[in-house]
Amino acid sequence: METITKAHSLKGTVVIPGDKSISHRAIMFGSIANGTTHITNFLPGADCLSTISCFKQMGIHIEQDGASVVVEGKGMDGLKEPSQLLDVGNSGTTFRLMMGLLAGRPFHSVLAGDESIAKRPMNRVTVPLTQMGAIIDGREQGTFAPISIRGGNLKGITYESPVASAQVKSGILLAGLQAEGETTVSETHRSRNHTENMLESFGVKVKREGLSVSVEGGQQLTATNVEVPGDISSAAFFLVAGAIVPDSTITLLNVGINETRSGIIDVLQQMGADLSIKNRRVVNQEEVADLTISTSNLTNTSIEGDIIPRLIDELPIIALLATQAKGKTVIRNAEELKVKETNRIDAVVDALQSLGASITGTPDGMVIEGPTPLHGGRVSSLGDHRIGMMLAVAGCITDGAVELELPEAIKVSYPDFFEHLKQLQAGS
Ligand code: SPQ
Repeated sequence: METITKAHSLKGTVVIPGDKSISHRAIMFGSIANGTTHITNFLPGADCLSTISCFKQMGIHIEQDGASVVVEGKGMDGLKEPSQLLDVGNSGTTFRLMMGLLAGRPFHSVLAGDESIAKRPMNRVTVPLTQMGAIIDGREQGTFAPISIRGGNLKGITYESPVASAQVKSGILLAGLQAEGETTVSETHRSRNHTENMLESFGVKVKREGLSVSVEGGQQLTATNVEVPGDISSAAFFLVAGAIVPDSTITLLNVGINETRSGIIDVLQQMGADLSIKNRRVVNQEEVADLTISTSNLTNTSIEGDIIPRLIDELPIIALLATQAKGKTVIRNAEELKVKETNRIDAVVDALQSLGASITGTPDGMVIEGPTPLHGGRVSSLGDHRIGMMLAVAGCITDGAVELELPEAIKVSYPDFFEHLKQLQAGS
């Protein structure tokens, strides 16, 4: 249990740890590339460590020391059949991207994970990979983990994904690299594009046209060095904390602001936050900047449509932000929240209601009235890192302490979260 008490102000500078999505991809692509890949600012969170352990099980030598990783890639054909189940822990990204990769390998493998993973739909990847020729099975016709895969002999497909999901897109593209002919994935709204960006850094030709992405099968990856930018999804918690805690100014260094991820910045600006973006630069095809936020007078907004995939993981903390903004904030088209680590519509609504917020769930989002003073109470992360961090930030503004159960879930994406929060509370 972690107890969080009201902060009189939050001040200081935080170097935001490495991006989780990019860290996963660096391990995966490094493992299937020819040669040695050096990764810096890797996120040593539980999810990315699960990815490392899966590739080690398939015979890849990976040396990890904090945020530095060396991956001895053996080429696409270098992975060996794992003798044990591949355990992804809590990581949906590891699961779905590896499904695509393993669909092309001429061996048998089984992917499994924790209780949350066992509830998340995998058929969104099983269906297209089966169309490509992989033999995939799992509970409820390949919908739920554990999932077994016998890969190989794939044919390229053109697939219109019913969900805007980078995990679906990436899984299909990784299978497509091992298929005969061209594979194209198109989406209804653009999802995060780290796979496309990083495949190009590893020497793969990727064709991007509107909402479609294509790769030609048979391309090899060449090892490269990857510098991982800071994770905007982690920065989001301190951006919101800086905006809602009185008398605060927080600077966040080295934050990835890739346009497919930066919806939180748009929302903060729309709501009137005092936010500045400095020192914009591009590292490994990913845009990075330093962000400074100060306590702000916030007004309501509406969040729907194209912006949703650009801030899907930030919606729990945006809901807290909206409880402190004047007026009614409406979030729509976010039904994907129901199939994350928890049902994040129910988890956010229940937790914030129990702290006194005026918030209701809808089938595809939430409606929040503000500003509302919040009170303390005993709440749980429910094992979901983003719910845990949202509640810890809530504890900075509640009258009375927030007692957070299952705080260890936060280690999935931000192992140093509480240290950074304490530094800001101490004004350093
Ligand atoms: O890896 P996991 O568990 O799916 O992580 C989450 C998160 O909150 O960290 C979602 F629960 O992020 C996903 C994100 O929602 C990471 C991701 C990626 O790296 O490709 C893509 C998004 O999921 P999706 O299903 O929209 O593609």
